[in-house]
Amino acid sequence: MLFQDSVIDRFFEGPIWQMTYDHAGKLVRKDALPGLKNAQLYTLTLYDFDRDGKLEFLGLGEPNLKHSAPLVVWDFLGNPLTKVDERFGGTNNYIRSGFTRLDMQPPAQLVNSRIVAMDVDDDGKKEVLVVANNPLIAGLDFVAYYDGFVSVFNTEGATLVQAYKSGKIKYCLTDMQVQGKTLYLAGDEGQISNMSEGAGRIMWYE
Ligand SMILES: [Ca+2]
Ligand SMILES: [Ca+2]
Repeated sequence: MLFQDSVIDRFFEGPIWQMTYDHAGKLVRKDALPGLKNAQLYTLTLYDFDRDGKLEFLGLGEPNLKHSAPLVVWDFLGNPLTKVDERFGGTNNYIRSGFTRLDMQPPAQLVNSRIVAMDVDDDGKKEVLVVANNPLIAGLDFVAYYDGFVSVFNTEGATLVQAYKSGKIKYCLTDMQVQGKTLYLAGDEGQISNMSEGAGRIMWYE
């Protein structure tokens, strides 16, 4: 389990901690993970992507102005190992708060979809799945996502190479989870009128 501090107006600040249970069964911080610079906490997943027996962290890195971000792999000490420098993530699932410049909206605190590992093609080896959403509107301080797709990566050596890409899915994809051979995708409709109403769908693929 991982933990990261939040302060007033800022989510996900400072070091990321490994959590554990103490002898009284209380959840406590264990060790701060070194590194993992600019990692988006909520996207992180542990997976031995290069099959060397050691787990790595896979997650989205620092978002750009339009909220999308690269896919980054860190080792367990937080050192970046490889990076896919494309535009992943981007989400309508965010809260605006924090330091606000004149005439601007507060910055978006993003909760992007997590990364998952799943054997999509049934060859016995897992692939890495990443969500990418397409913006409908992208202004300087406003982005709304309208549809998205799932990108599937294979490991080649110590790098990730795109193997497949899903078709366009007409929702902003906000999260995904794997249960056995089923991939569950959560999405919301990127219409401005319902952005604050929490309208959403859950879809699944087998
Ligand atoms: Ca590994
Ligand atoms: Ca596979």
